Amino acid sequence: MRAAVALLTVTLVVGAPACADSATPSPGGSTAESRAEAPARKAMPRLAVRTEINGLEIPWDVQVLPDGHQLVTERDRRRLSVWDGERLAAVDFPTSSVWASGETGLMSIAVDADFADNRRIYVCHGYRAGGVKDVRVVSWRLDESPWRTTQPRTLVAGLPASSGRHGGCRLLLARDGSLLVGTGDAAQGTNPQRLTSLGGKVLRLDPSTGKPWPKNPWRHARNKQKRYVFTYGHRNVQGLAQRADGSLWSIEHGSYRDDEVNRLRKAGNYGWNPVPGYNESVPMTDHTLPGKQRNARWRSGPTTIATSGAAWVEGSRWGRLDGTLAVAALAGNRVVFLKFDKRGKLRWSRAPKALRTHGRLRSVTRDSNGDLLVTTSNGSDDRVLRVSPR
Ligand SMILES: [Ca+2]
Ligand SMILES: [Ca+2]
Repeated sequence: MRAAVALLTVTLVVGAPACADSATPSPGGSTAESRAEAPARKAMPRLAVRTEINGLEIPWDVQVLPDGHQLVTERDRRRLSVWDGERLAAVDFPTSSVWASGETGLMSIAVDADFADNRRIYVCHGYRAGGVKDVRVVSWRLDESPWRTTQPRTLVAGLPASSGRHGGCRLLLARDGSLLVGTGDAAQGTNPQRLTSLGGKVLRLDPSTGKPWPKNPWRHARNKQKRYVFTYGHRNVQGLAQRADGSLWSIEHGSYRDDEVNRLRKAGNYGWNPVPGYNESVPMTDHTLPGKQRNARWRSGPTTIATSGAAWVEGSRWGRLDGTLAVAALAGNRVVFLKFDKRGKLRWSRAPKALRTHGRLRSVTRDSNGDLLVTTSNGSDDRVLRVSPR
């Protein structure tokens, strides 16, 4: 297994941006870069970008175990691996049960909050067997020496799958213990507004039982699928992140316009309704639909960048980027840091040059020390990058 860790350090000084948001005084120079003449606002940090893992192929997600090991999925290879800081070891995992096609394959991972005790992980993947083809979320026990998964349990199945297009799936364990699942519309026009379809939704469930979360808006519905729905009217949810204040956010791919970052509200309709057929000329948020549709908190405008995974940046060493949402972009070949105020209103955005030279970027995960782990998605020699403020 390739163990070489290429050290690639790219630095960039981003000048103090001219923007109107209120400045917070720096708490006595938390970074080494603070200067005597520094203004009374936090400094924009220089970023160090280092290759943590290389030799991957379309790594969809990376998550960190309590002991620091990293779990990585590769979408098309359908491979689950563990990185110990030096070596990548394949996990014995039933790859044959994973269906990979187009945008579907082995995708998101979540690590149980009590992993140290129960060794439980959650994986979302395409599935095809015995005439069934769908996307599903399965929990596993992850055993070590040798690395292998045991005790599979399907938590929720039947997320729609067509060719694999818009067959993504993002997992997030929220701090209240629920498991959120962001789904694509499978390029089927009626899915997003139909509450009995699991496509074009954010679902919420109990990860220990697979049952709908007891606080879900339609928890008493006769239809079982509908009981899982937390929000609807999404096109292709590729990212989920929870802010320090507890608020939940999704990131999704726009059509020919308007990638979106949405703040999720229980039972919210985010306005995607591409009918008849699969009519992508409709707006990403169509207010002419019955009832209330929720506007995006950020949108790309006419030029999409294929926003994907995201994580909230936390820690004073990030300076001015502390508290921003770091969003990876595939077509945009960048990470965009979005600053929202407490009410969720966008104040400014930055796309540092240090993260614009690695090709397509898919996922952003916050490591326990506050660093960001970012996966590339170029098709060969893909990497997990470690991003730190300097
Ligand atoms: Ca929308
Ligand atoms: Ca309306």
